[in-house]
Amino acid sequence: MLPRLTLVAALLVPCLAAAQSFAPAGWADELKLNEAVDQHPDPGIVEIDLVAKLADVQVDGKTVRAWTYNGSLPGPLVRTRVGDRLIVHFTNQLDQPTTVHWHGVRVPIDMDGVPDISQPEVRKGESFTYDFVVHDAGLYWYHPHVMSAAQVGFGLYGALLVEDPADGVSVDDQLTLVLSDIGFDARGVLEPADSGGSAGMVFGREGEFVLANGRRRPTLRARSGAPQRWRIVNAAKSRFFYLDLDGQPFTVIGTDGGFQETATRTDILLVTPGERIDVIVTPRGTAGTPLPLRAMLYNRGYGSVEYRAVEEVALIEFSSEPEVKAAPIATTRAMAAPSVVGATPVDVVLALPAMKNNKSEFQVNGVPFWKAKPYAAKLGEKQLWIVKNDSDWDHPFHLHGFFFHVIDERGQPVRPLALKDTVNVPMKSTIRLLIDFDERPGEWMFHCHILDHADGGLMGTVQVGDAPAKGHTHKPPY
Ligand SMILES: [Cu+2]
Repeated sequence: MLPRLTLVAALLVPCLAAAQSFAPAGWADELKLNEAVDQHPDPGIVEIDLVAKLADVQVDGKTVRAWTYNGSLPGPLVRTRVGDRLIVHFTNQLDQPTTVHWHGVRVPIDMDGVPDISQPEVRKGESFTYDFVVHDAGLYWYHPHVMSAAQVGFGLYGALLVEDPADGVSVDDQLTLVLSDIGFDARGVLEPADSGGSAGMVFGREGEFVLANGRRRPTLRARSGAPQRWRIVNAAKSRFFYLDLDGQPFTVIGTDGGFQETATRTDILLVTPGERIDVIVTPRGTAGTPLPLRAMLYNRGYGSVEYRAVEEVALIEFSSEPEVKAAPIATTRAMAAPSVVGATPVDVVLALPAMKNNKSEFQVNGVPFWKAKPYAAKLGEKQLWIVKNDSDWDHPFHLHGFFFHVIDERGQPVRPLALKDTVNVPMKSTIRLLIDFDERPGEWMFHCHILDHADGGLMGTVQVGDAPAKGHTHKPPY
């Protein structure tokens, strides 16, 4: 049994009216995700099959042989309710070994999907059953942890939604948005995962085609003024999504680990790789004048804005019905202010030393992953990680298995409070994270979620509890 989160007293105060659907019929048909089929009769158990295999998918009018879960891009949406047991019968039909990592979910270590550390690789033709309880409402996602940049970049990712039917958000028009990108040539052949060599690794390779639920520039229909709830995951291997709705505001109600302390409004929304955002949007406009959802340029380091263009992610078309006058939506979550008193400080320095032998490698505290020793934490220990990014590229920092609070960035307190498992550490800056290592022993990964950076050395592990760390056999990719 998983200990309850000690950082928060979860108490939700809904301030909402009854739910009502306003969206025109078929409003989200172009953004429909395949859904995993629950084969278990018990309402508290979701049991599904998941198969990794090559499949032909249509992207931008072209047939692309992608790497998929169950033949679709993205993989199927796995729908659960908080407290459910999820059983996943996974089979690998790829020519390469793989695993499934459940990003953000507080699983036991043997369900974490990291080869050599939490389970053996699942080789071609083999199967593995994942079986765990989803304790925390929120949007999560799943992807491989073997050659992650390649396998995720080729299409292996999907969303895991953990719904709380009593969350009090009375917006009927809800959408799960899996944002990603993919690269392929004129024949529909996937761009090689090692294109550009060591420099490509440092830049973080982005696919040319931006996708929303596997589609390029899909259309969404809306009635002006009616609220929609979008639960967004950035499943791209490197691309940051900096979302703009022609200046119309987003109301952010939650992030990685469910609701944040209070709702916030923003005109532009940054979602870095691995992160999730739960937002209310109230698009306003008139029939015949579509409203674009754009990915703006975001400077995450050299090569990320030069010679690059703003992308249209989706288009919102309005019905001709009169504008809805809906009350603004706000949520709150009571969270005890995190205290750093008694927390063990841990320095984590991210760096990119000058090239050696024409090769670059990222380092954490002076070593790339293949030379790293695990950090250590006692069961139940509170640690304050001081993550200093000495490099000229941003790094979305992800810790497996545990949520953390971001205490401050460049010395400025970060509010509202939120449970995070992935947070961007901007270039040349420091953030401090407070982590409560609960009673789940094991060797847990942390890494940059620009997956090229992770494969290029920016990974490490923390051994929680006394069991000896198993070590790993990760090799430099070049
Ligand atoms: Cu990085």
